[in-house]
Amino acid sequence: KEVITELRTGYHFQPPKHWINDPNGPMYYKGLYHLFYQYNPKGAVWGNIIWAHSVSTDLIHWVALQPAIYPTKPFDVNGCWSGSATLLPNGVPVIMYTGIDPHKNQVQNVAYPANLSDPFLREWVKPEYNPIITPDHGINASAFRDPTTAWYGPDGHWRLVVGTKENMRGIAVLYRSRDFKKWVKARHSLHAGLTGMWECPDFFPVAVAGGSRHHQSGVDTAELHDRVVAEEVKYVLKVSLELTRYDYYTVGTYDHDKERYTPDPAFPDNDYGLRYDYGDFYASKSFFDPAKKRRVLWGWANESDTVTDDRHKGWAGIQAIPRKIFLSRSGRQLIQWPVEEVKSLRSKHVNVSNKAVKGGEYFEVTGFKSVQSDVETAFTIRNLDKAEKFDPAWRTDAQGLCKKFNSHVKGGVGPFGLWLLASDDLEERTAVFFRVFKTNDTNYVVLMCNDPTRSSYESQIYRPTFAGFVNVDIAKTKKIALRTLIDHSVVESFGAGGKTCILTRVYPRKAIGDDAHLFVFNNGESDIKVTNLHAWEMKTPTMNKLLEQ
Ligand code: DQQ
Repeated sequence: KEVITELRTGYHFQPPKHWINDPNGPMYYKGLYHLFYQYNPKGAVWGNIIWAHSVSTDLIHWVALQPAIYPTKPFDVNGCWSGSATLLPNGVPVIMYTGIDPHKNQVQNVAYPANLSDPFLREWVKPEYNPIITPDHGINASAFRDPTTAWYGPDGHWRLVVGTKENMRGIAVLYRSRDFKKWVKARHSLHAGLTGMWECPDFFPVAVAGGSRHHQSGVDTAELHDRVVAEEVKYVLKVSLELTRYDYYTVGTYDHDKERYTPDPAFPDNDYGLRYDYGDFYASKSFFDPAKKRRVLWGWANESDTVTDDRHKGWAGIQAIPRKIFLSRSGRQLIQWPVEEVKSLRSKHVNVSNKAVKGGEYFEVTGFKSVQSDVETAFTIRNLDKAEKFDPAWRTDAQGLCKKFNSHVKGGVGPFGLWLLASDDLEERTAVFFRVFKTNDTNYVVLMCNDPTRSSYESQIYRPTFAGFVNVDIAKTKKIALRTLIDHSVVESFGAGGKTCILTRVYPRKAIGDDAHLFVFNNGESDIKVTNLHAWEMKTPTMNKLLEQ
């Protein structure tokens, strides 16, 4: 079998072939989850962009429909770029997306379902009054895109933001409308930062702990937010930075009257904020799921192999597993966790418990096929005395720190974690691990890292080390958990119950199919213990079979 066919994912979202990028307009309508996404119907590279469309009852099994939005009019003749869906109070869903017009200007258009009684929402109609938002004076017409889901203000006006830039300033331009047709630009923007172009902004409420709703439950963007509600929610502003190709967020307050968003002090203004994911995860978008009262996040993971390989494979790009997203109890960060439905794919199970792993040792987890699996591990650290000294200058550069102290560099406490998609001789392997440093006698810093430098024999492949810090009180708990979803060429990890996430793409040449092995390793001086490791083979769901029309 050709190596390249073995790299296709099993349970991560992707169409049968061709290029995909940003998730668009996710929503729940009449019992079905809808996902639209940026798609090139003609090849495995970016171009000819339209909105492809899939539906699901469980966010796991997908059926592909005919494309929903594609160039048909002058206002989108050169492409149908990213956008969002809003459910109007009368139950009508409306999509707003960026169209590329004959002059290559970026304009915003709406589309409505042709038939509201069709739960598949197969056909979309673009009213003749499009475009409804155009780049007026002062706005850079080639950097003006990706409208958000709209929210409804106490004054009876819809509002949404569109991403743009002014030199180095990334801006979320605010618009308001009474009827979703005539839109007026607000005098000031919702927010801005000196970070370059803001693509795919996402702005949504999250519940705070201690309020009348559980802090893990989602809040509908369109819910009318009076002053009572305002005390029980915070707002999240996420932007995708064109310059770094990562998604960053802050959490703060939103004043409906002043139309101002203010990040909390823990998220300094003009700073980048925190990352959703410290790996390959971009142009993400969330939606409120009324069926399970949660907020779900979709994000795109690009390939990191070569364009030649992509053309040869005939496909490029996947969506990360949809994640439930909510504010942590402390309010200092968001927590992300694979939607519970993922568990329905779990089949053959193996378990390892109470196994000590001495410094320098490793063992293989046998009895199941790990190439398409879900692995949950709880590690206990016996003693933190040997933790290496942390230099405060490293605080701002987890990735650099992980490159310097990669999985081969012996440490005090860690590196310990998993070698996965590993060949039996361990020559090919991807390491996902933790390393604990100490700042002084009582304070510790935990680094979570994904090191793909030995993931493949193939030398052309882009193999950056990815890392983030994990905000846990390790001195108190002496424990840390790791969940990793392995899917042929995807390694999607959730540290400490979803506090730090890292998705990477790897392209092994030997560690494929049944030859992909899983190990637990400890390359630190201190012993650690695998309190519990549960691993499951994952079944392959229906993935975008074309529904007969
Ligand atoms: N992708 C879309 C744009 C967006 C970018 C075009 C982000 O609308 O800004 O395919 O990946």
